[in-house]
Amino acid sequence: MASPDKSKAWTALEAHHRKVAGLTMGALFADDPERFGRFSLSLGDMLLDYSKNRVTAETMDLLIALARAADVEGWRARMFEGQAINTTENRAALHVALRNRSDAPMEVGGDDVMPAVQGVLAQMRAFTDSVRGGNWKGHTGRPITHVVNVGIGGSDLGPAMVTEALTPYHQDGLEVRFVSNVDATDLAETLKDLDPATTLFIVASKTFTTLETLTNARSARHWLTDALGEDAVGRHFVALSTNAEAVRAFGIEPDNMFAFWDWVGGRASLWSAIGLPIAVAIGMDRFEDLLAGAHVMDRHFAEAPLEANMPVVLALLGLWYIDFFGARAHAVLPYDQYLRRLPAFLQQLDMESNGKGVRRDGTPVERGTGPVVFGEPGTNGQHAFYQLLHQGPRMVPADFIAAAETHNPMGRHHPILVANFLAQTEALMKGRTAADALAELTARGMAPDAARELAPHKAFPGNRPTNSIFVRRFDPPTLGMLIALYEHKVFVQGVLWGINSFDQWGVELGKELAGTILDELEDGTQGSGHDTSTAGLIDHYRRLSKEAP
Ligand code: G6Q
Repeated sequence: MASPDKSKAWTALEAHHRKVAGLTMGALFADDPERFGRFSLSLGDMLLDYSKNRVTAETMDLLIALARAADVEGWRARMFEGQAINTTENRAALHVALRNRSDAPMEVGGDDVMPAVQGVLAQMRAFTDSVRGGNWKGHTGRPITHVVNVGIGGSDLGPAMVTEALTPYHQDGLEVRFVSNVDATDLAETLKDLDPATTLFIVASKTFTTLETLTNARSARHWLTDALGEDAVGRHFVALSTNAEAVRAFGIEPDNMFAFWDWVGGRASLWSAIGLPIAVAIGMDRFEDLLAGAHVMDRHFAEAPLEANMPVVLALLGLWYIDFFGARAHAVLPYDQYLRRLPAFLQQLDMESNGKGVRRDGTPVERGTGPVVFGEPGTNGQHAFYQLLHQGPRMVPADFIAAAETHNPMGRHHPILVANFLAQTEALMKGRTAADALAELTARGMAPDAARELAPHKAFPGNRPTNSIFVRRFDPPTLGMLIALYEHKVFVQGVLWGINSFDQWGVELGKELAGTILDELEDGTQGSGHDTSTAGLIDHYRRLSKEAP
């Protein structure tokens, strides 16, 4: 396949970019009263308004032509068909099967995976009903009050983000916590007010070889057995994994293991057994509502024409700014406190999937790929980094996300929150010229010289693109839709850039490197081959840690 940036569609976009780069969104809105309707899409109650982007109808046509030239439709079909689209690991990426709520079979390598998927869902239902109903008794016969998920990366971020996002649906008297960092502080702080007799651990690891997770799981096991003895492990530990042998070797019985499969990528695994902590927190019916919402987005992605396809449109807009305007970052700004961890989750989804410099065929990419993703919930971000969004010299495209209904109605809080969302997107689009700033300062009575000096600092370039995603309320199905929207957006961008979004060799490298140095730190030997910086830091650590009390 030819490099996407060598295609005719790309060349046409380059020429078009030269033509439209100077257009302002303000003028585009003024020229077209139908712009909002023309550049927005909806699915159920979810509205995606992308009219505040630096695009014309022609831009969108050309971007859609690029998607066609890159064979987005073909890759989409191959994904849903369970083909091994993760070529460097020779695996399918069939997370859509985990939330397939239709009766249609879904196959990997000619085998329908749906019976196995349904089987694990049934096992999850029996377990969560039992824990939530107080029938799963700990070793001393008491019901479980706290569940601690031990995992990292894809085995932590998704479940942790969703569990927090759905806090209003939690069961009273049953708390779910997450430990991920190998820094013992994480485990120590999580366990310090817990009673081993009423605590259940979920060890979540696809491979069951991840050093951080196994280190935390072993320490959690000690914490438990020190208090209750070895026999307690069976009632206080369950595992989520693809590696039954390693789970058994850890001391967890096969009955207490929830399986998933190699065609489930870590960062898309919250829909699988890895979602067990979510299901414990909100109940299995609501977990299935989450799956159902994702399935609605999957059908939309599979069936809607490219120009009316939310993930495709978001993907194309992202590429437009990265490759044609030189944007390097992308902000995700949920105006919802419960979605606090959404930016961290999307950071992994996007940066681990598309933070790649080599195309599927092994040749280097010549353009930008995945952006640096960051964000904070509104309005906190406004009082921190929005300065750069408004006045930094580089454009940072942003997604604003909000719900019309709050889970916590209280005075004027919600309208104030939403007003901030709308005001920010409008201000980013409109900006303010130095002349307007000067007029305003003068009107306020400032001396002309002082006003002239201050005016450039109070000017805003504007023309900064934003997408607005508005929903009715963040309930399980809506959250499922939102996450699936971003999963497919990231996949489409990978296709457009010609990269494999489903491997993560950069993460694997970290797993290898730490092991070697750990031996040196612990046994005091000095490995050869270190640069002087690394060797010097190893020495410094050893000296200071010897002096530690
Ligand atoms: C996700 C990545 C990575 C992975 C973790 C944990 O897509 O592969 O974040 O999820 O490294 O791996 P295990 O689940 O195997 O412990």
